[in-house]
Amino acid sequence: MSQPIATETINNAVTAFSLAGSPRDVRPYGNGHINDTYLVTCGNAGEEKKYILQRMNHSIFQNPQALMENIANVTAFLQKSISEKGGDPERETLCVIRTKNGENYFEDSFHNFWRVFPFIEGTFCLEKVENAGDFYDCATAFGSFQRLLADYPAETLHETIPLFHHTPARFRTFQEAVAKDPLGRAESVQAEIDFALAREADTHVLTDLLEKGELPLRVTHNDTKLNNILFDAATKKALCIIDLDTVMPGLSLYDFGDAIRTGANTGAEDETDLSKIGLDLSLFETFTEGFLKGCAGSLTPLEIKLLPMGAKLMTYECGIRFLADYLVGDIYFKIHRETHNLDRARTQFKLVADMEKKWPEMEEIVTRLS
Ligand code: ADP
Ligand code: GN1
Ligand code: MG
Repeated sequence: MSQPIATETINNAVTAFSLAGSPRDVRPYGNGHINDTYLVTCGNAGEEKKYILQRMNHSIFQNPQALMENIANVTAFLQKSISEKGGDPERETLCVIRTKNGENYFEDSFHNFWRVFPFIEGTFCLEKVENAGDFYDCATAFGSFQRLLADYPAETLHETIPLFHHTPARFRTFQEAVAKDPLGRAESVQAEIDFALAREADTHVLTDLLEKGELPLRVTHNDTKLNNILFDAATKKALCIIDLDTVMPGLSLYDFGDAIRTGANTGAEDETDLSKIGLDLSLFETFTEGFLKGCAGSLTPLEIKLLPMGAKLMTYECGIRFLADYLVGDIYFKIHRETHNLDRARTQFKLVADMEKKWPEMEEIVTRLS
């Protein structure tokens, strides 16, 4: 678990950035698992301006400079494309606020790395799908995000976390965690470990096809959780894709799969009552339809055929990441209770098992919609 940051350190970071008005309130914000996020309010009531300040997790993102270069370039590209399409570049994409020295991040004397985005006003995030319409919107938003970036020069992007969705590499890390078992937790979670080990053959299905050139490498978001979309409070429509730390070359199936994992689950990622966990086939259908629309004909027949596999593998991969983190002592994902990562792993495996049961229906939906 990350240590709380001293107020003085946070305030010092705020003052490094070129903001409109003096900061008068800074408070923790949001439910992300990775970065430390704060809402900063500047100026006087009535004419206040808000910002999102984040301390980047640089044990996870080891090269914050490269990471911020990606985000600054990608958001500049998106702003231009959104303007050309007649959209609102100030609300439909993030934009990087510079420091007083003109840098796109600030490094303090404790080796913390900070960045600031404008707070997009009048928006909300969903932790859970509340209705099918919202999820359809998420799907078109993630699909068109991928399409908007289709012309982005992928070779200029830094790989912010090497092998991020390389499921065989994630599997090896998981096996190492089981072998090391530094806290002696493995024995009590043998059933979960066995579940994961039994599916080793699935782990390399997508990477094999990528290596053979049968699946195209695209610029993808790679972290398409539901709460990485801001919705417009006035229109209730998906407005802006956030959390761009992992925008890198990847597979379209990663973005599809991760969104199904979070949005088409009948329960929460950390639900302890596993009877509440399962795949909502109707939401799976809704998202598939919206994603295909957002991608606007850019997916190949093989990508479309493999959408169910994308959903299953992203869920499985997240499960082994949570379980590995539980075994090694919860060093990666923020936790709020001792068994939090184990609870998360269990929901993911329950969801995988349910997808396996509903496989024919998932395939039928994809065939029907394609
Ligand atoms: P993490 O990587 O830790 O998930 P995020 O970048 O997703 O961090 O931010 C955490 C939360 O902060 C989001 O889920 C969202 O609620 C909120 N948030 C982030 N950026 C903005 C923004 N520019 N405007 C409004 N809310 C934001
Ligand atoms: C993390 O940053 P956040 O909370 O949106 C993680 C994802 C996981 C997710 C599980 C950089 O996402 O890969 O799927 O938690 N992000 C990173 O909830 O590791
Ligand atoms: Mg996030």
